[in-house]
Amino acid sequence: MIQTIKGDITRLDFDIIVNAANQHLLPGGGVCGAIFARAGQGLAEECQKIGYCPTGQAVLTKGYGLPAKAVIHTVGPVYHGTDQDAIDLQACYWNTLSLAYDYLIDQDLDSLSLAFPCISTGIFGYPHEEACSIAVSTVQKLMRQYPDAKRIHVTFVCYLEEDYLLYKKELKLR
Ligand code: AR6
Repeated sequence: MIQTIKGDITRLDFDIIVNAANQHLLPGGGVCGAIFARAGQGLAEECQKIGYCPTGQAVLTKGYGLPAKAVIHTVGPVYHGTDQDAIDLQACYWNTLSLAYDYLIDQDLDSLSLAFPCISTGIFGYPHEEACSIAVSTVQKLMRQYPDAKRIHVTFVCYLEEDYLLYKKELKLR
């Protein structure tokens, strides 16, 4: 299942929400700042222990004060307009799903709810339409390649009306 909703990801009572993080896993601004603010000090401490996450990679922490049980922090690319940007953004979605699947197996779950924000489209400057197309196509590709990944129920959470309209259109097209 893949769906889109409009709203604030920090309020979702999901198994896992995804953070659009920075490499040093510090509480920045944007959705990352909001996630750290609601989660509280425990999240900052666990992230400090992990220390670093390269662009395109992902790490998992607990959810602390968030309604979500866990957080996957993935570092999107800063947009430069090169081919590498798309490769890195695809890697964020792919590696996040792979980590979420490991969590599903570890926790012995039948299914798992996972919420993505629109990674890289805020402070990191990725054009919204291109980012949306990469997000949807990467998730769909992985689910085609690994049918068991359909046990992960993916929600794209859009904070902006502009993104919500793009995701609705993109999901209908495919
Ligand atoms: N819920 C869902 N989406 C949100 C929320 C929210 N509460 N708040 C903002 N967004 P950004 P990036 C959307 O800038 O571009 C941070 O400082 C927002 O509308 O949060 O990947 C990090 O620490 C946008 O569509 O992330 C990094 O340093 C999307 O979240 C850097 O910014 C992503 O925007 C990451 O930049």
